[in-house]
Amino acid sequence: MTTFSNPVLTGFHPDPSVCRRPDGGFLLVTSSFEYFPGVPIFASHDLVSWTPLGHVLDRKDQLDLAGIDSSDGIWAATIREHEGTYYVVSTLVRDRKGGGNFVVTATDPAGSWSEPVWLPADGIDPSLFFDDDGRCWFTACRDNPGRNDPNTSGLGAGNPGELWMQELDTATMRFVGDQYVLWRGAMEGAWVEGPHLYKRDGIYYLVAAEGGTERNHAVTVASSTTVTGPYRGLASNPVLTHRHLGSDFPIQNVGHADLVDTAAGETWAVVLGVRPKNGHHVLGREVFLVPVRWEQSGPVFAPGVGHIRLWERRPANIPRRPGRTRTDNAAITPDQWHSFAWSTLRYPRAESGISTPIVTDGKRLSLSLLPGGLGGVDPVAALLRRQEHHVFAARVILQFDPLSPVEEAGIAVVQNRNAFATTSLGLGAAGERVIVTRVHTGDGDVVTSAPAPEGSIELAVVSDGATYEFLFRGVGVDRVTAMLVESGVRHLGTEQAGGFTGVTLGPYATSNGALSDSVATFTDFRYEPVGTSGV
Ligand code: 6LW
Repeated sequence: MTTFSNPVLTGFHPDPSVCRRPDGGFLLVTSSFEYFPGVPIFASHDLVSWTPLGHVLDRKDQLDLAGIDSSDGIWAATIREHEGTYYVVSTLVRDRKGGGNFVVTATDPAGSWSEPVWLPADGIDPSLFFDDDGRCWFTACRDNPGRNDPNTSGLGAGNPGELWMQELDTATMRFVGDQYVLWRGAMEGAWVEGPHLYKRDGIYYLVAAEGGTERNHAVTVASSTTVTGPYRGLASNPVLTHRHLGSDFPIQNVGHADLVDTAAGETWAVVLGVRPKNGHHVLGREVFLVPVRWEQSGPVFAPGVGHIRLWERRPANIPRRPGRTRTDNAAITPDQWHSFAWSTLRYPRAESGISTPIVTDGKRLSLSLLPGGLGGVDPVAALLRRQEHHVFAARVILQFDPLSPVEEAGIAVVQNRNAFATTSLGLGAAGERVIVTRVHTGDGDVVTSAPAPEGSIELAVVSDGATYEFLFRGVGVDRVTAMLVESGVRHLGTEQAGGFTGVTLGPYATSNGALSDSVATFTDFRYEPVGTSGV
Protein backbone atom coordinates (compact mmCIF):
# COMPACT_ATOMS: atom_id res chain seq x y z
CA MET A 1 0.00 0.00 0.00
CA THR A 2 1.41 3.34 -0.95
CA THR A 3 -1.13 5.49 0.84
CA PHE A 4 -1.83 6.41 4.45
CA SER A 5 -4.93 7.77 6.16
CA ASN A 6 -5.16 11.16 7.82
CA PRO A 7 -5.12 12.17 10.60
CA VAL A 8 -1.81 10.56 11.56
CA LEU A 9 -2.45 11.32 15.24
CA THR A 10 -6.06 11.04 16.37
CA GLY A 11 -7.77 12.74 19.30
CA PHE A 12 -6.82 16.01 20.94
CA HIS A 13 -3.25 16.77 19.80
CA PRO A 14 -3.20 20.44 18.76
CA ASP A 15 -0.42 22.66 17.42
CA PRO A 16 1.89 19.91 16.12
CA SER A 17 5.60 20.62 15.78
CA VAL A 18 8.02 18.24 14.09
CA CYS A 19 11.78 17.86 13.63
CA ARG A 20 14.13 15.33 12.08
CA ARG A 21 16.65 13.40 14.16
CA PRO A 22 20.27 13.23 13.08
CA ASP A 23 20.02 9.43 12.96
CA GLY A 24 16.93 9.58 10.72
CA GLY A 25 13.40 9.41 11.99
CA PHE A 26 11.26 12.21 13.33
CA LEU A 27 9.93 13.65 16.58
CA LEU A 28 6.62 15.39 17.13
CA VAL A 29 5.18 17.33 20.08
CA THR A 30 1.69 18.70 20.72
CA SER A 31 -0.09 20.97 23.22
CA SER A 32 -1.39 19.60 26.54
CA PHE A 33 -3.12 22.56 28.30
CA GLU A 34 -4.32 21.74 31.84
CA TYR A 35 -3.36 18.07 31.57
CA PHE A 36 -0.37 16.49 33.32
CA PRO A 37 2.16 15.39 32.18
CA GLY A 38 2.77 18.15 29.65
CA VAL A 39 3.81 18.12 25.99
CA PRO A 40 3.39 14.57 24.69
CA ILE A 41 6.29 13.55 22.44
CA PHE A 42 6.11 10.94 19.68
CA ALA A 43 8.68 9.27 17.44
CA SER A 44 8.29 8.06 13.88
CA HIS A 45 10.51 6.70 11.13
CA ASP A 46 8.12 7.60 8.30
CA LEU A 47 6.01 10.59 9.50
CA VAL A 48 2.91 8.37 9.31
CA SER A 49 3.10 5.96 12.29
CA TRP A 50 3.81 7.73 15.58
CA THR A 51 4.85 5.92 18.75
CA PRO A 52 4.45 7.65 22.13
CA LEU A 53 7.88 8.32 23.61
CA GLY A 54 6.71 9.98 26.82
CA HIS A 55 6.22 13.59 27.82
CA VAL A 56 8.63 16.52 27.84
CA LEU A 57 7.28 17.89 31.14
CA ASP A 58 6.74 14.82 33.32
CA ARG A 59 7.93 16.08 36.71
CA LYS A 60 6.08 18.32 39.11
CA ASP A 61 9.16 20.54 39.46
CA GLN A 62 8.94 21.23 35.71
CA LEU A 63 5.22 21.93 35.54
CA ASP A 64 2.84 23.16 38.24
CA LEU A 65 -0.71 23.27 36.92
CA ALA A 66 -2.57 23.95 40.19
CA GLY A 67 -5.27 26.55 39.60
CA ILE A 68 -4.87 26.44 35.82
CA ASP A 69 -8.19 26.85 34.00
CA SER A 70 -9.42 24.60 31.20
CA SER A 71 -7.54 25.35 27.96
CA ASP A 72 -4.93 27.45 29.78
CA GLY A 73 -1.65 25.71 30.67
CA ILE A 74 0.74 24.41 28.03
CA TRP A 75 0.19 25.89 24.58
CA ALA A 76 1.84 25.33 21.21
CA ALA A 77 5.33 23.90 21.72
CA THR A 78 8.06 23.82 19.07
CA ILE A 79 10.70 21.06 18.90
CA ARG A 80 14.08 21.49 17.20
CA GLU A 81 17.40 19.63 17.16
CA HIS A 82 20.80 21.30 16.91
CA GLU A 83 24.18 19.59 17.22
CA GLY A 84 22.83 16.68 19.24
CA THR A 85 20.70 18.73 21.64
CA TYR A 86 16.90 18.75 21.47
CA TYR A 87 15.10 21.98 22.33
CA VAL A 88 11.42 22.44 23.18
CA VAL A 89 10.02 25.95 23.64
CA SER A 90 6.47 26.52 24.83
CA THR A 91 4.23 28.78 26.92
CA LEU A 92 2.55 28.22 30.28
CA VAL A 93 -0.63 30.27 29.90
CA ARG A 94 -2.71 31.67 32.77
CA ASP A 95 -6.02 33.49 32.29
CA ARG A 96 -5.53 33.20 28.51
CA LYS A 97 -2.48 35.49 28.78
CA GLY A 98 0.88 34.65 27.24
CA GLY A 99 4.32 35.62 28.46
CA GLY A 100 5.17 32.44 30.38
CA ASN A 101 7.62 31.31 27.71
CA PHE A 102 10.28 28.75 28.53
CA VAL A 103 12.82 26.42 26.97
CA VAL A 104 13.78 22.88 28.00
CA THR A 105 16.55 20.72 26.55
CA ALA A 106 17.52 17.05 26.37
CA THR A 107 20.13 14.94 24.66
CA ASP A 108 17.73 11.97 24.60
CA PRO A 109 14.23 12.97 23.48
CA ALA A 110 12.78 10.11 25.57
CA GLY A 111 14.02 12.05 28.61
CA SER A 112 14.89 13.28 30.94
CA TRP A 113 14.30 16.89 29.89
CA SER A 114 15.82 19.79 31.80
CA GLU A 115 14.15 22.18 34.19
CA PRO A 116 12.44 24.98 32.28
CA VAL A 117 14.46 28.13 31.70
CA TRP A 118 11.96 30.99 31.77
CA LEU A 119 12.52 33.58 29.07
CA PRO A 120 11.68 37.29 29.26
CA ALA A 121 9.56 36.99 26.13
CA ASP A 122 6.10 38.40 25.38
CA GLY A 123 3.28 36.47 23.78
CA ILE A 124 2.69 32.85 22.80
CA ASP A 125 3.66 30.23 20.22
CA PRO A 126 7.45 30.44 20.61
CA SER A 127 9.71 28.81 18.03
CA LEU A 128 13.45 28.44 17.44
CA PHE A 129 15.38 28.65 14.18
CA PHE A 130 19.05 27.67 13.91
CA ASP A 131 20.68 29.49 11.00
CA ASP A 132 23.55 28.05 8.95
CA ASP A 133 26.01 30.09 11.03
CA GLY A 134 24.77 28.37 14.21
CA ARG A 135 22.95 31.42 15.58
CA CYS A 136 19.61 30.65 17.22
CA TRP A 137 16.65 32.95 16.58
CA PHE A 138 13.62 32.92 18.87
CA THR A 139 10.29 33.91 17.32
CA ALA A 140 6.83 34.26 18.87
CA CYS A 141 3.59 36.19 18.39
CA ARG A 142 2.31 38.98 20.61
CA ASP A 143 -0.13 41.89 20.59
CA ASN A 144 0.72 44.59 18.08
CA PRO A 145 1.29 47.66 20.29
CA GLY A 146 0.41 50.05 17.45
CA ARG A 147 -2.88 48.37 16.57
CA ASN A 148 -5.06 51.22 17.84
CA ASP A 149 -2.74 54.05 16.82
CA PRO A 150 -4.11 55.85 13.73
CA ASN A 151 -0.63 57.28 13.04
CA THR A 152 0.99 53.91 12.41
CA SER A 153 0.96 52.93 8.79
CA GLY A 154 2.15 50.15 6.56
CA LEU A 155 0.84 46.72 5.75
CA GLY A 156 -1.06 45.19 8.66
CA ALA A 157 -0.43 48.26 10.86
CA GLY A 158 -3.84 47.86 12.49
CA ASN A 159 -3.70 44.10 12.77
CA PRO A 160 -4.09 42.79 16.33
CA GLY A 161 -0.91 40.68 16.43
CA GLU A 162 2.67 40.65 15.27
CA LEU A 163 5.46 38.12 14.92
CA TRP A 164 8.70 39.15 16.56
CA MET A 165 12.24 37.82 16.88
CA GLN A 166 15.34 38.02 19.05
CA GLU A 167 18.58 36.07 19.07
CA LEU A 168 18.86 33.49 21.84
CA ASP A 169 22.31 32.56 23.13
CA THR A 170 21.74 28.85 23.78
CA ALA A 171 24.90 28.59 25.91
CA THR A 172 23.45 30.97 28.52
CA MET A 173 19.76 30.82 27.48
CA ARG A 174 19.72 34.62 27.41
CA PHE A 175 18.47 36.93 24.71
CA VAL A 176 21.10 39.04 22.97
CA GLY A 177 20.85 41.99 20.60
CA ASP A 178 17.76 43.79 19.36
CA GLN A 179 14.20 42.65 18.97
CA TYR A 180 12.75 42.70 15.45
CA VAL A 181 9.12 42.87 14.38
CA LEU A 182 8.87 40.48 11.44
CA TRP A 183 5.31 40.52 10.15
CA ARG A 184 1.73 41.33 11.08
CA GLY A 185 0.10 38.80 8.79
CA ALA A 186 -1.36 38.56 5.31
CA MET A 187 -4.97 39.26 6.20
CA GLU A 188 -6.45 42.59 7.16
CA GLY A 189 -7.70 42.45 10.74
CA ALA A 190 -6.61 38.85 11.40
CA TRP A 191 -4.47 37.72 14.35
CA VAL A 192 -1.17 36.17 13.25
CA GLU A 193 0.35 33.35 15.33
CA GLY A 194 2.21 30.03 15.29
CA PRO A 195 5.39 31.29 13.56
CA HIS A 196 8.05 28.85 12.33
CA LEU A 197 11.08 29.97 10.33
CA TYR A 198 12.93 28.00 7.61
CA LYS A 199 15.69 28.73 5.11
CA ARG A 200 15.59 27.50 1.53
CA ASP A 201 18.09 28.39 -1.20
CA GLY A 202 19.23 31.44 0.76
CA ILE A 203 15.68 32.77 1.38
CA TYR A 204 14.06 32.85 4.83
CA TYR A 205 10.43 31.70 4.95
CA LEU A 206 8.23 32.57 7.91
CA VAL A 207 5.24 30.20 8.09
CA ALA A 208 2.35 31.42 10.26
CA ALA A 209 -1.29 30.73 11.15
CA GLU A 210 -4.07 33.25 10.76
CA GLY A 211 -7.83 33.52 10.95
CA GLY A 212 -8.27 31.89 14.38
CA THR A 213 -8.24 28.19 15.11
CA GLU A 214 -11.86 27.74 13.98
CA ARG A 215 -13.36 27.45 10.50
CA ASN A 216 -11.30 30.34 9.00
CA HIS A 217 -7.95 28.95 10.11
CA ALA A 218 -5.26 29.29 7.44
CA VAL A 219 -1.54 28.87 6.79
CA THR A 220 0.24 31.97 5.46
CA VAL A 221 3.88 32.62 4.55
CA ALA A 222 6.19 35.63 4.33
CA SER A 223 9.76 35.67 2.99
CA SER A 224 12.92 37.73 3.34
CA THR A 225 16.51 37.65 2.15
CA THR A 226 17.77 38.48 5.66
CA VAL A 227 16.82 36.61 8.79
CA THR A 228 15.68 39.70 10.68
CA GLY A 229 13.50 40.94 7.82
CA PRO A 230 11.77 42.88 6.42
CA TYR A 231 9.40 40.02 5.59
CA ARG A 232 6.81 40.29 2.80
CA GLY A 233 3.76 38.07 2.48
CA LEU A 234 3.67 35.71 -0.49
CA ALA A 235 1.22 36.68 -3.22
CA SER A 236 -0.19 33.15 -2.98
CA ASN A 237 -1.46 33.56 0.62
CA PRO A 238 -3.18 31.80 2.23
CA VAL A 239 -1.12 28.84 1.07
CA LEU A 240 -3.36 26.29 2.81
CA THR A 241 -6.87 26.56 4.25
CA HIS A 242 -10.15 24.64 4.22
CA ARG A 243 -12.27 27.73 4.88
CA HIS A 244 -13.56 27.75 1.28
CA LEU A 245 -14.50 24.06 1.04
CA GLY A 246 -17.95 24.24 2.64
CA SER A 247 -19.21 23.12 6.00
CA ASP A 248 -19.65 19.46 5.02
CA PHE A 249 -16.03 18.93 4.00
CA PRO A 250 -14.76 16.19 6.37
CA ILE A 251 -11.65 18.08 7.53
CA GLN A 252 -12.06 21.64 8.84
CA ASN A 253 -10.12 24.34 10.77
CA VAL A 254 -6.82 23.52 9.04
CA GLY A 255 -3.76 25.58 10.03
CA HIS A 256 -0.71 25.89 12.30
CA ALA A 257 1.83 24.15 10.06
CA ASP A 258 5.36 22.96 10.80
CA LEU A 259 7.60 21.69 7.98
CA VAL A 260 10.24 18.98 7.88
CA ASP A 261 12.49 17.57 5.16
CA THR A 262 12.92 13.82 4.69
CA ALA A 263 16.27 12.20 3.94
CA ALA A 264 14.84 11.49 0.48
CA GLY A 265 14.59 15.22 -0.15
CA GLU A 266 10.84 15.70 0.23
CA THR A 267 9.19 18.31 2.43
CA TRP A 268 6.08 17.48 4.47
CA ALA A 269 4.02 19.58 6.83
CA VAL A 270 2.13 18.58 9.95
CA VAL A 271 -0.94 20.77 10.52
CA LEU A 272 -3.85 20.73 12.93
CA GLY A 273 -7.39 20.10 11.73
CA VAL A 274 -10.71 18.79 13.03
CA ARG A 275 -13.24 16.22 11.85
CA PRO A 276 -16.73 17.50 12.69
CA LYS A 277 -19.91 15.39 12.51
CA ASN A 278 -23.03 17.41 11.79
CA GLY A 279 -21.10 20.60 12.42
CA HIS A 280 -19.66 19.59 15.80
CA HIS A 281 -16.37 18.00 16.78
CA VAL A 282 -15.48 16.27 20.04
CA LEU A 283 -12.11 14.75 19.10
CA GLY A 284 -10.26 18.04 19.37
CA ARG A 285 -7.64 19.29 16.96
CA GLU A 286 -5.79 16.35 15.41
CA VAL A 287 -2.55 16.02 13.43
CA PHE A 288 -2.70 15.81 9.64
CA LEU A 289 0.21 15.21 7.26
CA VAL A 290 0.37 17.03 3.94
CA PRO A 291 3.02 17.12 1.18
CA VAL A 292 4.79 20.39 0.39
CA ARG A 293 6.71 21.25 -2.77
CA TRP A 294 9.15 24.13 -2.98
CA GLU A 295 8.75 26.33 -6.02
CA GLN A 296 10.37 29.63 -7.01
CA SER A 297 7.54 31.46 -5.24
CA GLY A 298 7.86 29.50 -1.99
CA PRO A 299 6.20 26.42 -0.47
CA VAL A 300 3.19 24.91 -2.24
CA PHE A 301 1.04 22.86 0.16
CA ALA A 302 -0.78 19.79 -1.24
CA PRO A 303 0.49 20.49 -4.77
CA GLY A 304 -2.05 19.71 -7.48
CA VAL A 305 -4.76 19.13 -4.86
CA GLY A 306 -4.94 22.25 -2.70
CA HIS A 307 -6.34 20.62 0.43
CA ILE A 308 -5.62 17.90 2.96
CA ARG A 309 -6.85 14.47 1.96
CA LEU A 310 -8.15 11.67 4.18
CA TRP A 311 -6.03 9.35 2.03
CA GLU A 312 -2.65 10.61 0.94
CA ARG A 313 0.39 9.11 -0.76
CA ARG A 314 3.12 8.01 1.62
CA PRO A 315 6.40 9.92 1.90
CA ALA A 316 8.74 8.66 -0.83
CA ASN A 317 11.58 6.21 -0.26
CA ILE A 318 10.86 5.44 3.39
CA PRO A 319 10.30 1.70 3.68
CA ARG A 320 7.31 0.53 5.69
CA ARG A 321 8.04 -1.47 8.76
CA PRO A 322 5.79 -4.49 8.94
CA GLY A 323 3.22 -4.85 11.67
CA ARG A 324 2.69 -1.23 12.60
CA THR A 325 -0.05 0.97 11.32
CA ARG A 326 -0.98 3.70 13.77
CA THR A 327 -0.25 4.99 17.20
CA ASP A 328 -0.04 2.70 20.21
CA ASN A 329 -2.74 4.83 21.72
CA ALA A 330 -5.66 3.43 19.74
CA ALA A 331 -6.78 0.65 22.08
CA ILE A 332 -6.02 0.55 25.74
CA THR A 333 -6.54 -2.76 27.41
CA PRO A 334 -6.44 -3.80 31.06
CA ASP A 335 -3.03 -3.62 32.76
CA GLN A 336 -2.09 -0.50 30.84
CA TRP A 337 -2.48 2.12 33.54
CA HIS A 338 1.15 2.99 32.88
CA SER A 339 0.61 3.73 29.20
CA PHE A 340 1.69 7.19 28.07
CA ALA A 341 -1.85 7.70 26.82
CA TRP A 342 -3.10 8.55 30.32
CA SER A 343 -3.19 12.08 31.68
CA THR A 344 -4.40 13.67 34.87
CA LEU A 345 -6.13 16.98 35.40
CA ARG A 346 -3.34 19.19 36.78
CA TYR A 347 -1.86 16.65 39.22
CA PRO A 348 0.95 14.13 38.77
CA ARG A 349 0.24 10.53 39.52
CA ALA A 350 2.44 8.35 41.70
CA GLU A 351 6.11 8.89 41.26
CA SER A 352 8.88 8.48 43.72
CA GLY A 353 9.21 11.14 46.36
CA ILE A 354 5.77 12.73 46.09
CA SER A 355 2.47 11.74 47.55
CA THR A 356 -0.39 11.75 45.14
CA PRO A 357 -4.01 10.68 45.18
CA ILE A 358 -3.55 8.86 41.87
CA VAL A 359 -1.75 5.55 42.34
CA THR A 360 -1.38 2.80 39.78
CA ASP A 361 -0.14 -0.57 40.94
CA GLY A 362 -0.08 -3.37 38.42
CA LYS A 363 -3.68 -4.03 37.55
CA ARG A 364 -5.31 -1.48 39.83
CA LEU A 365 -5.81 2.25 39.84
CA SER A 366 -6.52 3.79 43.26
CA LEU A 367 -8.00 7.26 43.43
CA SER A 368 -8.03 8.94 46.84
CA LEU A 369 -10.98 11.30 46.85
CA LEU A 370 -9.97 14.95 46.55
CA PRO A 371 -12.16 17.98 47.21
CA GLY A 372 -11.52 19.11 43.61
CA GLY A 373 -14.21 18.26 41.08
CA LEU A 374 -14.38 18.29 37.30
CA GLY A 375 -16.09 21.70 37.38
CA GLY A 376 -13.21 23.50 39.15
CA VAL A 377 -9.57 24.43 38.67
CA ASP A 378 -8.14 22.43 41.58
CA PRO A 379 -6.37 19.13 41.03
CA VAL A 380 -8.86 16.32 40.37
CA ALA A 381 -8.42 12.64 41.20
CA ALA A 382 -8.88 11.43 37.64
CA LEU A 383 -6.93 9.49 35.03
CA LEU A 384 -8.11 10.31 31.55
CA ARG A 385 -7.26 9.36 27.99
CA ARG A 386 -8.15 11.04 24.75
CA GLN A 387 -11.25 10.04 22.79
CA GLU A 388 -9.61 9.19 19.49
CA HIS A 389 -12.53 7.77 17.50
CA HIS A 390 -16.05 8.94 16.77
CA VAL A 391 -17.33 5.43 17.47
CA PHE A 392 -15.93 3.74 20.55
CA ALA A 393 -16.75 1.78 23.70
CA ALA A 394 -15.02 2.24 27.06
CA ARG A 395 -15.61 0.44 30.33
CA VAL A 396 -14.11 0.03 33.76
CA ILE A 397 -14.83 -1.96 36.92
CA LEU A 398 -15.27 0.11 40.07
CA GLN A 399 -14.95 -0.92 43.69
CA PHE A 400 -16.06 1.84 46.03
CA ASP A 401 -17.89 2.27 49.32
CA PRO A 402 -19.05 5.86 49.53
CA LEU A 403 -19.20 7.10 53.12
CA SER A 404 -21.16 10.30 52.64
CA PRO A 405 -23.49 11.87 50.05
CA VAL A 406 -20.73 14.21 48.79
CA GLU A 407 -18.54 11.31 47.70
CA GLU A 408 -18.70 9.93 44.17
CA ALA A 409 -16.51 7.83 41.90
CA GLY A 410 -17.06 6.63 38.37
CA ILE A 411 -16.25 7.30 34.74
CA ALA A 412 -16.05 10.77 33.25
CA VAL A 413 -16.24 12.17 29.72
CA VAL A 414 -14.65 15.61 29.81
CA GLN A 415 -14.42 18.44 27.28
CA ASN A 416 -13.68 21.15 29.84
CA ARG A 417 -14.82 22.25 33.27
CA ASN A 418 -18.04 23.64 31.84
CA ALA A 419 -18.87 20.65 29.66
CA PHE A 420 -18.54 17.11 30.96
CA ALA A 421 -20.58 14.00 31.70
CA THR A 422 -20.19 11.42 34.47
CA THR A 423 -21.66 8.13 35.58
CA SER A 424 -20.80 7.52 39.21
CA LEU A 425 -21.56 5.55 42.32
CA GLY A 426 -22.64 7.61 45.33
CA LEU A 427 -25.16 7.72 48.16
CA GLY A 428 -28.77 8.87 47.85
CA ALA A 429 -30.69 10.95 50.38
CA ALA A 430 -31.54 7.91 52.51
CA GLY A 431 -27.96 6.62 52.40
CA GLU A 432 -28.72 4.06 49.69
CA ARG A 433 -26.18 3.29 46.95
CA VAL A 434 -27.13 4.98 43.70
CA ILE A 435 -25.73 5.30 40.22
CA VAL A 436 -26.02 8.87 39.00
CA THR A 437 -25.45 10.04 35.46
CA ARG A 438 -24.95 13.76 35.04
CA VAL A 439 -24.41 15.80 31.90
CA HIS A 440 -23.07 19.20 32.89
CA THR A 441 -23.08 21.87 30.19
CA GLY A 442 -23.78 25.55 29.77
CA ASP A 443 -27.45 24.57 29.37
CA GLY A 444 -27.51 23.28 32.97
CA ASP A 445 -27.38 19.77 34.39
CA VAL A 446 -29.31 16.75 33.16
CA VAL A 447 -29.33 14.11 35.89
CA THR A 448 -30.72 10.59 36.09
CA SER A 449 -30.27 8.04 38.85
CA ALA A 450 -30.91 4.36 39.51
CA PRO A 451 -30.42 1.97 42.43
CA ALA A 452 -26.88 0.60 42.44
CA PRO A 453 -26.10 -3.10 42.74
CA GLU A 454 -23.99 -4.36 45.63
CA GLY A 455 -20.32 -5.14 45.12
CA SER A 456 -18.18 -4.23 42.15
CA ILE A 457 -19.86 -2.34 39.34
CA GLU A 458 -18.99 -2.19 35.68
CA LEU A 459 -19.48 1.28 34.20
CA ALA A 460 -19.44 1.96 30.48
CA VAL A 461 -19.70 4.79 28.01
CA VAL A 462 -20.21 4.18 24.32
CA SER A 463 -20.58 6.57 21.41
CA ASP A 464 -21.88 6.12 17.89
CA GLY A 465 -20.56 9.52 16.85
CA ALA A 466 -23.91 11.23 17.41
CA THR A 467 -24.68 10.30 21.03
CA TYR A 468 -22.96 9.23 24.20
CA GLU A 469 -24.70 6.43 26.09
CA PHE A 470 -23.93 5.56 29.72
CA LEU A 471 -24.52 2.06 31.10
CA PHE A 472 -23.79 -0.01 34.21
CA ARG A 473 -24.25 -3.48 35.65
CA GLY A 474 -23.21 -5.40 38.70
CA VAL A 475 -20.13 -7.50 38.04
CA GLY A 476 -21.29 -11.05 37.38
CA VAL A 477 -24.80 -9.82 36.64
CA ASP A 478 -25.95 -10.09 33.04
CA ARG A 479 -28.52 -7.33 33.12
CA VAL A 480 -27.23 -4.00 31.86
CA THR A 481 -28.99 -0.80 32.85
CA ALA A 482 -28.85 1.97 30.28
CA MET A 483 -28.77 5.21 32.22
CA LEU A 484 -28.93 8.01 29.79
CA VAL A 485 -28.47 8.68 26.14
CA GLU A 486 -26.93 12.09 25.75
CA SER A 487 -28.47 13.10 22.44
CA GLY A 488 -26.00 15.83 21.77
CA VAL A 489 -22.43 14.95 21.14
CA ARG A 490 -22.66 18.66 20.38
CA HIS A 491 -22.95 19.45 24.10
CA LEU A 492 -19.40 18.21 24.49
CA GLY A 493 -18.24 19.51 21.11
CA THR A 494 -15.85 22.42 20.85
CA GLU A 495 -18.24 24.45 18.70
CA GLN A 496 -20.65 24.68 21.66
CA ALA A 497 -18.40 24.06 24.69
CA GLY A 498 -15.52 26.26 23.49
CA GLY A 499 -11.86 25.90 24.39
CA PHE A 500 -8.81 24.39 22.71
CA THR A 501 -8.89 20.77 23.89
CA GLY A 502 -10.92 17.70 22.91
CA VAL A 503 -12.80 15.04 24.85
CA THR A 504 -10.92 12.85 27.30
CA LEU A 505 -12.43 10.03 29.35
CA GLY A 506 -11.63 7.70 32.20
CA PRO A 507 -11.96 7.04 35.94
CA TYR A 508 -12.48 9.91 38.37
CA ALA A 509 -13.45 10.41 42.01
CA THR A 510 -14.32 13.46 44.11
CA SER A 511 -15.60 14.42 47.54
CA ASN A 512 -17.06 17.66 46.14
CA GLY A 513 -15.32 20.21 48.33
CA ALA A 514 -15.13 18.09 51.49
CA LEU A 515 -12.12 16.28 52.93
CA SER A 516 -12.35 12.53 52.64
CA ASP A 517 -10.32 9.42 53.45
CA SER A 518 -12.16 7.29 50.93
CA VAL A 519 -10.41 5.53 48.10
CA ALA A 520 -12.01 4.27 44.88
CA THR A 521 -10.37 1.36 43.08
CA PHE A 522 -10.61 0.72 39.36
CA THR A 523 -9.62 -2.32 37.30
CA ASP A 524 -10.08 -3.67 33.78
CA PHE A 525 -10.33 -0.40 31.87
CA ARG A 526 -10.85 -0.91 28.20
CA TYR A 527 -11.12 1.62 25.40
CA GLU A 528 -11.90 0.23 21.98
CA PRO A 529 -12.67 1.86 18.67
CA VAL A 530 -15.73 0.21 17.14
CA GLY A 531 -15.78 -0.62 13.44
CA THR A 532 -12.93 -0.80 11.02
CA SER A 533 -13.07 2.56 9.30
CA GLY A 534 -10.61 4.14 11.66
CA VAL A 535 -13.02 6.97 12.35
C1 6LW B 1 -2.12 28.16 20.16
C2 6LW B 1 -2.36 29.11 19.07
C3 6LW B 1 -3.76 28.86 18.80
O1 6LW B 1 -1.10 28.55 20.98
O2 6LW B 1 -4.37 28.25 19.83
O3 6LW B 1 -5.55 29.29 17.53
C4 6LW B 1 -3.45 28.17 20.86
N1 6LW B 1 -4.32 29.16 17.73
O4 6LW B 1 -1.54 28.91 17.97
C5 6LW B 1 -3.66 26.97 21.72
O5 6LW B 1 -3.69 25.80 20.95
